[in-house]
Amino acid sequence: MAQGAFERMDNDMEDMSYEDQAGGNASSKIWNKIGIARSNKQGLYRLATVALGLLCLILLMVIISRQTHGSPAEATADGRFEPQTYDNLSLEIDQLQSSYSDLNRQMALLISSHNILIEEKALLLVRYHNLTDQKHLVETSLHQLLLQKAQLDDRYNKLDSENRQLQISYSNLNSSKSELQTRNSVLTGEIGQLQNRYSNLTRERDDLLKRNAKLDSKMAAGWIFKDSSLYKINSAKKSWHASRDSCLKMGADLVVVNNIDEQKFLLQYKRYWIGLSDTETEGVWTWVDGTELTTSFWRPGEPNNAGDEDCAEISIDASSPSQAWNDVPCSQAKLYICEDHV
Ligand SMILES: [Ca+2]
Ligand SMILES: [Ca+2]
Ligand SMILES: [Ca+2]
Repeated sequence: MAQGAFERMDNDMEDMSYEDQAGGNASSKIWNKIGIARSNKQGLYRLATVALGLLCLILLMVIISRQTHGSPAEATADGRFEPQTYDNLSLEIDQLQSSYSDLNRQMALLISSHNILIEEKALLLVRYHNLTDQKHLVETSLHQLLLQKAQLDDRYNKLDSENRQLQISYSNLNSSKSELQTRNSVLTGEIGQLQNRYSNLTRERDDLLKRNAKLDSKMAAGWIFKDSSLYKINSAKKSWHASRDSCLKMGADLVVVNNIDEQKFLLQYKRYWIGLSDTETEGVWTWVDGTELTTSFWRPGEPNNAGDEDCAEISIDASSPSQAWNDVPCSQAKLYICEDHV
């Protein structure tokens, strides 16, 4: 019975060792547990060996004692055993029974320890398999994480490259923006100048259109255009003041002779009123536009104010542009020349 139990225990331990080897990389904790089991197994072997040795020694002593002192079970001639021999046999039997009982108890302890070890082994195997499954899961997760990391690294490198390109593009765009802002400022200044020039040209155009319209209208009414002035040579005779009123009604005034060239043109219109008088202060001749006389073209001896002469005409006796004017009474009826400007 004891030998069979030892054989089963030994087989179980060998199975455990074989499965552990087939399992490859078992955890260190599992191997530690198995090491404890091996240590317990070796202790039980030693204990059983000592017990068997003691038993053999006792049996050997019994055999030697019988050969030396004769068979204790042999009866005397009258069929009775010697009391001393009987007592020795009883003592030996008791010792053998006691040793046998001890061996049985030790065997029971060994079997109990063996069962405990088997249970612990089963638990360790379950834990080993769980740990193996967890290891596979962790390895799978690690592999997936490594793949994700490789993908993220690749994505990061692409983004980093794109970022550098964007930074270069941004720098170029910033430079272009500065150039465009400078150009925009220059263009804005040029636009302002062009707008001012356009406004001036628009005003000049409108003014020219007005002057052109006025010129067309006056020339259609018989006015003569010369050197930016329009002249109306009137055929009706009127006093100097009536003549001026007539010119004012036409948006003009009596002619003002500004220079010798104008006088040369007007020399052909003799006995016509011009816009010159000294009605306000005798001897102080002023033009109808309010300016004082500075350049004069009087005939010799004129103005003589003979008979309260306060208004000027182009004399019938005008011989040259520089000697053309005469003062006469303003009430006389004469032809008159109106002047307008375009
Ligand atoms: Ca004039
Ligand atoms: Ca006068
Ligand atoms: Ca005179």
